[in-house]
Amino acid sequence: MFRRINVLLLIVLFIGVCSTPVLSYDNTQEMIIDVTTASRDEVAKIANMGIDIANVSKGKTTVVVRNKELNELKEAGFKCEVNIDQITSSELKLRFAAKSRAGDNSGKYHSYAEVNAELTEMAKKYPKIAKVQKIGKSFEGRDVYALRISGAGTKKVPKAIFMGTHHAREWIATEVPIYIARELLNKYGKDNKITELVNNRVVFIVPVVNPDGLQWSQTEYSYWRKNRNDNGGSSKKGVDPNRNYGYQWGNVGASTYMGSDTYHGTGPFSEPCCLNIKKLAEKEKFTASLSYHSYSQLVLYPFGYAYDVPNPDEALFKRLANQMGKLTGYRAQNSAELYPAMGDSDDWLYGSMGILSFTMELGKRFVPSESQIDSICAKNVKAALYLLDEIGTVHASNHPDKVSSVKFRTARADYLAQQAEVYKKKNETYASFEGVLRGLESEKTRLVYLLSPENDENGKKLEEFINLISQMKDEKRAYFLPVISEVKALCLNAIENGGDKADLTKRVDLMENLAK
Ligand code: 0X9
Ligand code: ZN
Repeated sequence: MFRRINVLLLIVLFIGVCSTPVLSYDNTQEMIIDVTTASRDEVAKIANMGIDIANVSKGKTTVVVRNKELNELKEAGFKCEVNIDQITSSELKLRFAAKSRAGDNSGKYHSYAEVNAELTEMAKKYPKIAKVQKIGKSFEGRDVYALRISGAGTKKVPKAIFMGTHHAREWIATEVPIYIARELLNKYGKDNKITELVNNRVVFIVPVVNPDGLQWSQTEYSYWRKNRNDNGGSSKKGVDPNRNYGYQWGNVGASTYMGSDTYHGTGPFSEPCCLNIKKLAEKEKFTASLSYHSYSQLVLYPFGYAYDVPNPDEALFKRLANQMGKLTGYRAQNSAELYPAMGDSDDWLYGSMGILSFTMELGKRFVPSESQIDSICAKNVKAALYLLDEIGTVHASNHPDKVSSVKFRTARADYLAQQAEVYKKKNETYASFEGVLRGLESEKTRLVYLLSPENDENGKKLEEFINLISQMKDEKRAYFLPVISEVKALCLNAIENGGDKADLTKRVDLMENLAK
């Protein structure tokens, strides 16, 4: 106890001498706290308070909080202790002490500008297999880049995406995707396995999903987690990008409060940095994804939005996660078992896009010491290569290339219809409700397109669709009846324009029978 007080005294003195505000416990600075937790429900309760959880271990949950949240935890009856180990670590002093220095404070770690320069350099050095692509802009207008690596030419091959730094202060999460790119490029034509992988896959590397946040963390305030959305001019900046994806977006393990580190934004995909990934995923139809974060040495797989959600591909997820766990020395685990949180990237990538999505929680610190960068990256490169190899033969059961487009689109629309019902019942005014309805409309439009007589030559798709929706309950089916009316109108129109009357009338009859 006395030792602890002494250490705290030293910290306070250190603050005084250096005049660095990082360790002063006022409500603008964050601190790392160990909270005693006895069950997974207690961990979930903390996540539900909108508190940013850094690590969960047996009996102890490590959180990053400001004074206000620390008091809330104490009021809720939790036992809280300052995490001495992290706060006195010289690495943290070094990394998290600087505020507003000229230039960045990234040391060996890549800054946003350095990432872009390296991607450009790689594409220049390996023009046949690497290209830089702009995938969109951030809230503050920074370009977000991907490096596309492939030697497959026009061959249709499985695709994967490796993403870094959704969270600003997790600098190591930028390094791993860069190392993966280096490995694939430098060993191409030299190492048989890598040559084979590059020739038979398309790999997208996005080292920095959240450039505004990274820049802020490296130049202004190292503990910054979120993006830099100005939240409509509020003094409380930022949205948590890993709470903003549109599958089961909501407030479990995420916060409605702008000032929270897990603020989920005004609606699903309100954040440009998440929309960039959404658009890319919709275009490329990846088979697998890895999203890098720090810290905790974990391999996580979906679903993460609630406990015990059935996952039809669980056995496959477990097998892949366990093997990646072996290669990295990390523990494989279901995301919700860490703590339930809605709106993370993996839930959307798998739930909506049929991607085998994983999150790697790298290392034992947000910013591990520079001497650890190489070894963390090396073992994670092994896991990434393993996943790339595996997707030559495996895929999620809901991958759009593997299920009929009618089935996939109907399932998407069905899911959105369910969400719409939930929002309606809750009487929510979330912008998300509108987002869900817009999504639903766009799925319906795609279905009408697929089922129109000119795109459904023998009427088989229409039959499949009718089969699917006739198994639904009435209220659910109601969402699809406008699709039926539109397709019926298209058929009648086709009859008038001299189309095959017998065939088209058969379709119209089928649709009329359903409506009865
Ligand atoms: O909370 C997160 O976004 C991730 N951890 S981090 O410390 N890097 O912030 C983990 C997300 C895992 N997903 C769910 N639990 N849903
Ligand atoms: Zn993170």
